Amino acid sequence: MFRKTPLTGLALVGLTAAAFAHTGATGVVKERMDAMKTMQDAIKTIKPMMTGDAPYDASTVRSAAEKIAALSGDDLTRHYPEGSTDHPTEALPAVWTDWDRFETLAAQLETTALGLAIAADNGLHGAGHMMESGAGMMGGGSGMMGGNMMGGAQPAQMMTADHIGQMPADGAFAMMTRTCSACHDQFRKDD
Ligand code: HEC
Ligand SMILES: [Cu+2]
Repeated sequence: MFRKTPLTGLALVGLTAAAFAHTGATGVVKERMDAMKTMQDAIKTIKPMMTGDAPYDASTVRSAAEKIAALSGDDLTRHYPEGSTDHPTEALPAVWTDWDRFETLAAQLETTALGLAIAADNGLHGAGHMMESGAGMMGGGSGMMGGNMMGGAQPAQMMTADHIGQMPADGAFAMMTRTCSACHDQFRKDD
């Protein structure tokens, strides 16, 4: 929306500092920053729907979730080759010293995003879908409970996209965005 506005010097002052802090990024660092920004834009599109501030639209939620899923998992991790620490990256060295954890969180983002794409049709928690999804998740000895055998797994890690897909969309959305934060807490420099 800014793009259509002719930018004068004064108008530029109003844009976020972050947009400029990262000019000069090149190669794989620029690519991964752009991918992260695309995911952030997808989140901004659907967040108001999750909080009831915008009318809920399942197909918009689904396509945003699919966009995030496509940029997570292997597509995310391949943008972090060892030694890709060129300025102005905000990736911490921990990415490479704790690669397993980084990969796990990238995979978890893919699982939760795919789950949200399925959950999109369920609508919001308040819309009365909680009982069905609750029963789907708790009932029976199979499914989610089977995840216990993996031992030590966190809830989102032992849930498949299909299980997350039984949640209300806002629950799946929260699970997905918590994965963004979990990775940033550990692997991205604070601004
Ligand atoms: C597996 C870890 C991981 C996950 C999951 C993750 N991020 Fe990131 N994110 C990073 C790292 C590392 C950086 C810093 C990259 C750099 O500066 O080279 C980053 C940077 C960013 C940035 C700043 C981009 C820039 O221009 O510098 C945004 C915005 C962002 N992430 C949004 C998100 C959103 C939204 C999600 C969830 C949908 C998400 N991230 C999930 C690791 C992750
Ligand atoms: Cu950047």
